[in-house]
Amino acid sequence: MAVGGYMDRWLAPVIRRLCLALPLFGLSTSAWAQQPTPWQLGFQEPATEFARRADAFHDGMLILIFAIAIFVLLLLLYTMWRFRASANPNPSKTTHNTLVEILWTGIPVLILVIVAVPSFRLLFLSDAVADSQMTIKAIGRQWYWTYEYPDHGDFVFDAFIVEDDDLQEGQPRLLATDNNIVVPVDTKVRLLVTSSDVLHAWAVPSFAIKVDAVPGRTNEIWFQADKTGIFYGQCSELCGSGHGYMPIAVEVVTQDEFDAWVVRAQEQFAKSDDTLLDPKPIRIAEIQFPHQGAE
Ligand SMILES: [Cu+2]
Repeated sequence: MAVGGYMDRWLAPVIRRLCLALPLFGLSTSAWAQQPTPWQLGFQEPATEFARRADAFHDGMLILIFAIAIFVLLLLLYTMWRFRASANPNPSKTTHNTLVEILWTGIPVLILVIVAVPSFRLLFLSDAVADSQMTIKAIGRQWYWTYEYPDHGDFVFDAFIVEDDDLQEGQPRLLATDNNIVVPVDTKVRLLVTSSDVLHAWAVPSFAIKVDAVPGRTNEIWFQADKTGIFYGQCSELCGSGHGYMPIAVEVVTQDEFDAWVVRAQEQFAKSDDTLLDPKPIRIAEIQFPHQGAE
Protein backbone atom coordinates (compact mmCIF):
# COMPACT_ATOMS: atom_id res chain seq x y z
CA MET A 1 0.00 0.00 0.00
CA ALA A 2 1.47 3.32 -1.08
CA VAL A 3 0.52 5.33 1.99
CA GLY A 4 1.64 2.68 4.47
CA GLY A 5 4.90 2.12 2.61
CA TYR A 6 5.71 5.80 2.68
CA MET A 7 4.94 6.05 6.38
CA ASP A 8 6.96 2.95 7.21
CA ARG A 9 9.98 4.04 5.24
CA TRP A 10 10.25 7.70 6.12
CA LEU A 11 8.07 9.06 8.86
CA ALA A 12 7.79 6.12 11.24
CA PRO A 13 11.56 5.67 11.72
CA VAL A 14 11.93 9.39 12.47
CA ILE A 15 9.16 9.31 15.06
CA ARG A 16 10.51 6.07 16.49
CA ARG A 17 13.96 7.56 16.87
CA LEU A 18 12.56 10.61 18.62
CA CYS A 19 10.60 8.35 20.97
CA LEU A 20 13.60 6.11 21.58
CA ALA A 21 16.03 8.96 22.20
CA LEU A 22 14.08 10.48 25.05
CA PRO A 23 14.00 7.61 27.54
CA LEU A 24 17.59 6.55 26.91
CA PHE A 25 19.07 9.20 29.17
CA GLY A 26 20.54 7.50 32.18
CA LEU A 27 19.62 4.01 31.05
CA SER A 28 21.68 1.08 29.99
CA THR A 29 20.65 -0.20 26.59
CA SER A 30 20.88 -3.85 27.61
CA ALA A 31 17.84 -3.54 29.87
CA TRP A 32 15.91 -1.82 27.11
CA ALA A 33 15.30 -4.89 25.02
CA GLN A 34 13.67 -6.92 27.75
CA GLN A 35 11.42 -5.01 30.10
CA PRO A 36 9.71 -1.68 30.66
CA THR A 37 12.03 1.18 31.57
CA PRO A 38 11.44 4.41 33.49
CA TRP A 39 10.14 7.20 31.23
CA GLN A 40 9.71 4.77 28.36
CA LEU A 41 7.62 6.31 25.59
CA GLY A 42 7.49 3.80 22.75
CA PHE A 43 6.97 0.07 22.84
CA GLN A 44 9.57 -2.29 24.17
CA GLU A 45 12.19 -3.22 21.61
CA PRO A 46 10.66 -5.95 19.41
CA ALA A 47 12.27 -9.39 19.57
CA THR A 48 10.26 -11.04 16.79
CA GLU A 49 9.50 -10.19 13.19
CA PHE A 50 5.82 -10.16 14.10
CA ALA A 51 6.44 -7.56 16.82
CA ARG A 52 8.35 -5.41 14.33
CA ARG A 53 5.40 -5.54 11.95
CA ALA A 54 2.97 -4.73 14.75
CA ASP A 55 5.16 -1.77 15.73
CA ALA A 56 5.28 -0.51 12.16
CA PHE A 57 1.50 -0.83 11.92
CA HIS A 58 1.12 1.11 15.17
CA ASP A 59 3.48 3.85 13.95
CA GLY A 60 1.53 4.17 10.69
CA MET A 61 -1.75 4.42 12.60
CA LEU A 62 -0.28 7.06 14.89
CA ILE A 63 0.64 9.24 11.92
CA LEU A 64 -2.79 8.75 10.37
CA ILE A 65 -4.52 9.63 13.64
CA PHE A 66 -2.42 12.77 14.04
CA ALA A 67 -3.15 13.83 10.47
CA ILE A 68 -6.92 13.38 10.99
CA ALA A 69 -6.88 15.16 14.35
CA ILE A 70 -4.93 18.11 12.97
CA PHE A 71 -7.23 18.34 9.93
CA VAL A 72 -10.34 18.38 12.14
CA LEU A 73 -8.79 20.93 14.50
CA LEU A 74 -7.88 23.27 11.64
CA LEU A 75 -11.36 22.87 10.15
CA LEU A 76 -12.92 23.77 13.52
CA LEU A 77 -10.70 26.81 13.95
CA TYR A 78 -11.43 27.98 10.40
CA THR A 79 -15.18 27.52 10.93
CA MET A 80 -15.09 29.46 14.20
CA TRP A 81 -13.30 32.31 12.48
CA ARG A 82 -15.19 32.27 9.19
CA PHE A 83 -18.67 32.18 10.74
CA ARG A 84 -18.01 34.33 13.81
CA ALA A 85 -20.95 36.50 14.94
CA SER A 86 -19.21 39.84 14.33
CA ALA A 87 -18.68 39.10 10.64
CA ASN A 88 -22.07 37.39 10.17
CA PRO A 89 -24.84 39.55 11.63
CA ASN A 90 -27.37 37.44 9.69
CA PRO A 91 -26.50 33.77 10.39
CA SER A 92 -26.65 31.29 7.53
CA LYS A 93 -29.78 29.10 7.52
CA THR A 94 -28.06 26.24 5.66
CA THR A 95 -29.05 22.80 7.02
CA HIS A 96 -28.08 20.34 4.27
CA ASN A 97 -25.36 19.91 1.70
CA THR A 98 -25.57 16.63 -0.13
CA LEU A 99 -22.03 16.70 -1.51
CA VAL A 100 -20.44 17.46 1.90
CA GLU A 101 -22.54 14.74 3.56
CA ILE A 102 -21.47 12.15 0.99
CA LEU A 103 -17.84 13.20 1.46
CA TRP A 104 -17.82 13.09 5.26
CA THR A 105 -19.37 9.63 5.15
CA GLY A 106 -17.42 8.24 2.22
CA ILE A 107 -13.92 9.41 3.10
CA PRO A 108 -13.90 7.96 6.66
CA VAL A 109 -15.26 4.66 5.29
CA LEU A 110 -12.49 4.66 2.69
CA ILE A 111 -9.86 5.34 5.38
CA LEU A 112 -11.20 2.43 7.48
CA VAL A 113 -11.10 0.09 4.49
CA ILE A 114 -7.49 1.11 3.75
CA VAL A 115 -6.54 0.59 7.41
CA ALA A 116 -8.24 -2.81 7.43
CA VAL A 117 -5.84 -4.23 4.84
CA PRO A 118 -2.60 -4.19 6.92
CA SER A 119 -4.64 -4.83 10.06
CA PHE A 120 -6.16 -8.08 8.77
CA ARG A 121 -2.84 -9.09 7.27
CA LEU A 122 -1.30 -8.94 10.77
CA LEU A 123 -4.28 -10.71 12.31
CA PHE A 124 -4.04 -13.63 9.89
CA LEU A 125 -0.27 -13.79 10.35
CA SER A 126 -0.74 -14.15 14.12
CA ASP A 127 -2.96 -17.15 13.43
CA ALA A 128 -0.49 -18.99 11.18
CA VAL A 129 0.62 -21.63 13.69
CA ALA A 130 0.54 -24.63 11.36
CA ASP A 131 4.27 -24.82 10.60
CA SER A 132 5.49 -24.27 14.17
CA GLN A 133 8.49 -26.32 15.27
CA MET A 134 7.61 -26.95 18.92
CA THR A 135 4.73 -26.49 21.32
CA ILE A 136 4.49 -25.06 24.80
CA LYS A 137 1.34 -24.91 26.83
CA ALA A 138 0.69 -22.13 29.33
CA ILE A 139 -1.99 -22.56 31.99
CA GLY A 140 -3.05 -19.51 33.97
CA ARG A 141 -3.74 -20.05 37.66
CA GLN A 142 -4.48 -17.78 40.59
CA TRP A 143 -1.70 -16.55 40.73
CA TYR A 144 1.07 -18.17 38.77
CA TRP A 145 1.60 -19.87 35.44
CA THR A 146 2.06 -23.56 34.73
CA TYR A 147 4.00 -24.58 31.62
CA GLU A 148 4.02 -27.89 29.80
CA TYR A 149 6.55 -29.02 27.18
CA PRO A 150 4.69 -31.82 25.35
CA ASP A 151 7.37 -32.16 22.63
CA HIS A 152 10.29 -32.60 25.03
CA GLY A 153 9.24 -35.35 27.39
CA ASP A 154 6.03 -33.72 28.57
CA PHE A 155 7.48 -32.19 31.70
CA VAL A 156 5.49 -29.60 33.64
CA PHE A 157 6.60 -26.79 35.89
CA ASP A 158 5.17 -23.77 37.66
CA ALA A 159 6.51 -20.24 37.35
CA PHE A 160 5.99 -18.12 40.45
CA ILE A 161 7.00 -14.52 40.98
CA VAL A 162 10.31 -13.93 42.76
CA GLU A 163 9.48 -12.11 46.01
CA ASP A 164 11.19 -8.77 46.61
CA ASP A 165 13.41 -10.21 49.35
CA ASP A 166 14.63 -13.04 47.10
CA LEU A 167 15.57 -10.97 44.05
CA GLN A 168 18.99 -11.80 42.63
CA GLU A 169 21.27 -9.32 40.89
CA GLY A 170 19.70 -8.32 37.58
CA GLN A 171 16.24 -9.69 38.32
CA PRO A 172 13.59 -7.02 37.85
CA ARG A 173 11.05 -6.58 40.64
CA LEU A 174 7.54 -7.91 39.86
CA LEU A 175 8.75 -9.43 36.57
CA ALA A 176 11.23 -12.16 37.51
CA THR A 177 9.98 -15.73 37.94
CA ASP A 178 11.52 -18.68 39.77
CA ASN A 179 11.31 -20.83 36.62
CA ASN A 180 11.64 -19.19 33.21
CA ILE A 181 10.10 -20.47 30.01
CA VAL A 182 13.11 -21.46 27.92
CA VAL A 183 12.91 -21.53 24.13
CA PRO A 184 15.51 -21.76 21.37
CA VAL A 185 16.22 -18.69 19.25
CA ASP A 186 14.92 -18.58 15.63
CA THR A 187 12.44 -21.35 16.35
CA LYS A 188 8.74 -21.02 15.68
CA VAL A 189 7.02 -21.85 18.95
CA ARG A 190 3.33 -22.64 19.11
CA LEU A 191 1.89 -21.49 22.41
CA LEU A 192 -1.33 -23.03 23.70
CA VAL A 193 -2.94 -20.89 26.38
CA THR A 194 -5.66 -21.91 28.78
CA SER A 195 -6.66 -21.42 32.41
CA SER A 196 -7.72 -23.64 35.26
CA ASP A 197 -9.72 -21.08 37.23
CA VAL A 198 -10.53 -17.56 35.99
CA LEU A 199 -9.64 -15.44 32.96
CA HIS A 200 -5.94 -14.60 32.67
CA ALA A 201 -3.96 -13.34 29.68
CA TRP A 202 -0.47 -14.34 28.60
CA ALA A 203 1.32 -11.25 27.32
CA VAL A 204 4.90 -10.45 26.35
CA PRO A 205 5.28 -6.95 24.87
CA SER A 206 8.53 -7.56 22.96
CA PHE A 207 6.80 -10.41 21.10
CA ALA A 208 3.65 -8.29 20.56
CA ILE A 209 1.63 -11.15 22.04
CA LYS A 210 -1.39 -10.97 24.29
CA VAL A 211 -3.64 -14.03 24.44
CA ASP A 212 -6.54 -14.63 26.78
CA ALA A 213 -6.34 -17.70 29.00
CA VAL A 214 -9.91 -18.95 29.20
CA PRO A 215 -11.03 -21.83 31.44
CA GLY A 216 -12.39 -24.67 29.34
CA ARG A 217 -10.90 -23.60 26.04
CA THR A 218 -7.48 -23.37 24.48
CA ASN A 219 -6.22 -20.42 22.49
CA GLU A 220 -3.17 -20.67 20.34
CA ILE A 221 -0.59 -18.19 19.11
CA TRP A 222 2.99 -18.42 17.92
CA PHE A 223 6.22 -16.52 18.33
CA GLN A 224 9.67 -16.79 16.85
CA ALA A 225 12.23 -14.80 18.80
CA ASP A 226 15.23 -13.75 16.72
CA LYS A 227 17.44 -12.56 19.55
CA THR A 228 18.54 -14.17 22.77
CA GLY A 229 17.82 -12.72 26.19
CA ILE A 230 15.08 -12.68 28.78
CA PHE A 231 11.82 -11.10 27.73
CA TYR A 232 9.37 -10.18 30.43
CA GLY A 233 5.61 -9.95 30.42
CA GLN A 234 2.72 -10.06 32.84
CA CYS A 235 -0.75 -11.48 33.20
CA SER A 236 -2.89 -8.91 31.39
CA GLU A 237 -6.40 -9.80 32.46
CA LEU A 238 -7.63 -8.69 35.88
CA CYS A 239 -7.80 -12.07 37.59
CA GLY A 240 -8.02 -11.33 41.30
CA SER A 241 -5.95 -9.92 44.13
CA GLY A 242 -2.72 -11.54 42.92
CA HIS A 243 -3.14 -10.33 39.33
CA GLY A 244 -0.06 -8.11 39.49
CA TYR A 245 2.08 -10.94 40.88
CA MET A 246 2.04 -13.55 38.10
CA PRO A 247 4.77 -12.36 35.73
CA ILE A 248 6.04 -14.11 32.61
CA ALA A 249 9.73 -14.52 31.82
CA VAL A 250 10.75 -16.02 28.48
CA GLU A 251 14.40 -16.93 28.21
CA VAL A 252 15.52 -17.18 24.59
CA VAL A 253 18.74 -19.20 24.26
CA THR A 254 20.73 -20.89 21.52
CA GLN A 255 19.66 -24.35 20.32
CA ASP A 256 22.58 -25.99 22.19
CA GLU A 257 21.72 -24.23 25.43
CA PHE A 258 18.10 -25.22 24.95
CA ASP A 259 18.97 -28.89 24.42
CA ALA A 260 21.07 -28.85 27.60
CA TRP A 261 18.26 -27.16 29.50
CA VAL A 262 15.74 -29.76 28.30
CA VAL A 263 17.92 -32.55 29.75
CA ARG A 264 18.12 -30.75 33.08
CA ALA A 265 14.43 -29.84 33.04
CA GLN A 266 13.32 -33.43 32.35
CA GLU A 267 15.21 -34.41 35.47
CA GLN A 268 14.11 -31.50 37.62
CA PHE A 269 10.46 -31.45 36.58
CA ALA A 270 9.98 -35.18 36.14
CA LYS A 271 6.29 -35.88 36.36
CA SER A 272 4.80 -38.81 38.20
CA ASP A 273 1.14 -39.37 38.92
CA ASP A 274 1.38 -38.11 42.49
CA THR A 275 2.91 -34.82 41.40
CA LEU A 276 0.01 -34.04 39.10
CA LEU A 277 -1.35 -30.67 39.97
CA ASP A 278 -4.78 -30.15 41.30
CA PRO A 279 -6.88 -29.48 39.30
CA LYS A 280 -5.35 -31.72 36.67
CA PRO A 281 -3.94 -29.98 33.61
CA ILE A 282 -6.24 -30.18 30.63
CA ARG A 283 -4.55 -32.53 28.19
CA ILE A 284 -6.16 -31.93 24.82
CA ALA A 285 -3.10 -33.18 22.94
CA GLU A 286 -3.61 -36.66 24.32
CA ILE A 287 -7.18 -37.27 23.30
CA GLN A 288 -7.38 -40.79 21.87
CA PHE A 289 -9.79 -41.45 19.07
CA PRO A 290 -11.42 -44.93 19.04
CA HIS A 291 -9.62 -46.17 15.90
CA GLN A 292 -6.22 -45.25 17.31
CA GLY A 293 -6.49 -47.52 20.33
CA ALA A 294 -6.90 -50.70 18.25
CA GLU A 295 -3.33 -50.86 16.94
CU1 LIG B 1 -3.91 -13.65 35.87
